[in-house]
Amino acid sequence: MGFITYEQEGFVGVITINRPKALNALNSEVLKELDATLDSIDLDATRCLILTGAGEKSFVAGADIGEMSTLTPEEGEAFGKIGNDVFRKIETFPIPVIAAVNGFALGGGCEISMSCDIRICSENAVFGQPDVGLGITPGFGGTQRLARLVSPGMAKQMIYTARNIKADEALRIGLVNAVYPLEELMPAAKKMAAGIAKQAPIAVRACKKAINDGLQVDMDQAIVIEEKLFGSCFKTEDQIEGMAAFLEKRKVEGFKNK
Ligand code: CO8
Repeated sequence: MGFITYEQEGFVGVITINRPKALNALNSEVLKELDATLDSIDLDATRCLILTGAGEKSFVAGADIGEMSTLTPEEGEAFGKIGNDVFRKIETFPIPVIAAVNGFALGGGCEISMSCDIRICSENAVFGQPDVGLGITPGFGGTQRLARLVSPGMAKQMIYTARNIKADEALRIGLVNAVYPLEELMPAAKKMAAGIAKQAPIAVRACKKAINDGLQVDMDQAIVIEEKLFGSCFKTEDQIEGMAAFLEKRKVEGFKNK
């Protein structure tokens, strides 16, 4: 892997997009490696992922403009699909993914962060969808996920005007959950990931699926999705241990993902 590094720290996996000379811009090779990295993750040994960018300046400065500049409409659509397939893999990945946004998150960078479950960022982070200034629409899910994450009006303003926003504004509009000084970003992401990893993994995965799937349907169907996933937790070893620990007034003896 030339552009992606993966480190396993206990139950937490850290994926770093590592192409600092181009501010971690996403070309086909980066997307291919990211896809292969996700496929290689051991879901028995990993309970939460952190996605970040190498260096102190940029998370991901977008899709690679050089690579896109000569595409035909058909090739553009195909490139969009490559990104969309990988981002959808992140969005539907069985375990939670935290985006630790350490600088520029523009175009495809903002879009990949939005495919993660949770976004936190550093004070120097800049979010935006500059796509229309390049003569294209957002192409890795930006028109869809930004409008769902913040208000449709704010998403439209950001996308139509191509105006970048700083970390404090991203916090105000709900695009990120928290802002940290740069040096505190990864420790905060790891602390959050550890907090997730110590919960019952089957239940956490069921929560992700219930929230994601439920948001796509009406409330009558959504509540049934929850009922089924709720039911699926019973008689797991972790449910039995979690409830026994409460009733016996003791701490859980480590969830087993069983
Ligand atoms: N693509 C390719 N190279 C890039 C990109 C990018 N998105 N961003 C930065 N780089 C490269 C620069 O070309 C430069 O390379 P070099 O040193 O060889 O000249 C290097 O990174 C450093 O960049 P700068 O010198 O520009 O650094 P600055 O600090 O002056 O500026 C910025 C930083 C503001 C982030 C600036 O680099 C910038 O504006 N970058 C482009 C941001 C952008 O417009 N991103 C959106 C791209 S479009 C997109 O993502 C669409 C996604 C959907 C695609 C769907 C496909 C069909």
